[in-house]
Amino acid sequence: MLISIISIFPGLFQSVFAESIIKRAQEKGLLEISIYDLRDFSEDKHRRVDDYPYGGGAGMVMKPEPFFKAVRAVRERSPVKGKAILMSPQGLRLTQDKLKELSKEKHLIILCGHYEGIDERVRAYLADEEISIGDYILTGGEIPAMVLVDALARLIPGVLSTSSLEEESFACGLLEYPQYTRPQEYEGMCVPEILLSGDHEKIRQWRYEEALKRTLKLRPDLLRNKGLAAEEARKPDSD
Ligand code: 9D3
Repeated sequence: MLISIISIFPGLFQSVFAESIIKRAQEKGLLEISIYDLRDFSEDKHRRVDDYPYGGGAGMVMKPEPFFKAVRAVRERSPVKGKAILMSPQGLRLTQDKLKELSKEKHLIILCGHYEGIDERVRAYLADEEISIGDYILTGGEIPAMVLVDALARLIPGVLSTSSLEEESFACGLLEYPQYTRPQEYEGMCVPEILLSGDHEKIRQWRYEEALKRTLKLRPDLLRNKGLAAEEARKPDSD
């Protein structure tokens, strides 16, 4: 997968993409990330990418031309037409389902905004999708872009080991079961006996029940939206 990122702070991405799983995905040739400086596509000599809002009001608005020129340049350089994704607080909330869908794309072009906002024509005529990472206000789209890339990278086939993917399908939308490592007792706090029993079927069952209990307590919304559809249907008088 090719991911092109367009931002006025290209330097922000260097350390995040140079470590750990994203680094390995790139080294294995499974993921290629290119960062572009939006200012390189500015049309004026001061490399300005924002201007005063039509109709007046406080603050600045990001100009359309640098975004259009940048996306055009990125697409000319790529054999496949990239899907342009605008990171924006107004976008649809990013979910694991959306990530699965996006992970099938060959080329994504991520646009990061800033300031008070972006000229509406970028949203209307350039972006194929608009994505938010949640209902809180950040200073820009760079951290959301990193979130998107990080979450996508681990879905690319070959990036994660098959065992971690198996674990995930076992969990099927539940929170994680409790995990322990040595020592068996630490300052009076003990590892549950069952994990020391060697009975793998019992352990598997225990983990599933713990994950279910924890999800019911902390995130009952996950049970309603996901795996328990069948369970709900089974009840004679649901809702
Ligand atoms: C003036 C109204 N603001 C919208 C609520 C404007 C605005 C605030 C913050 C415009 C951009 C930003 C910067 N944030 C992002 O670009 C952003 C974001 C976010 O703030 N929260 C969650 N997801 C995202 S994706 C991009």
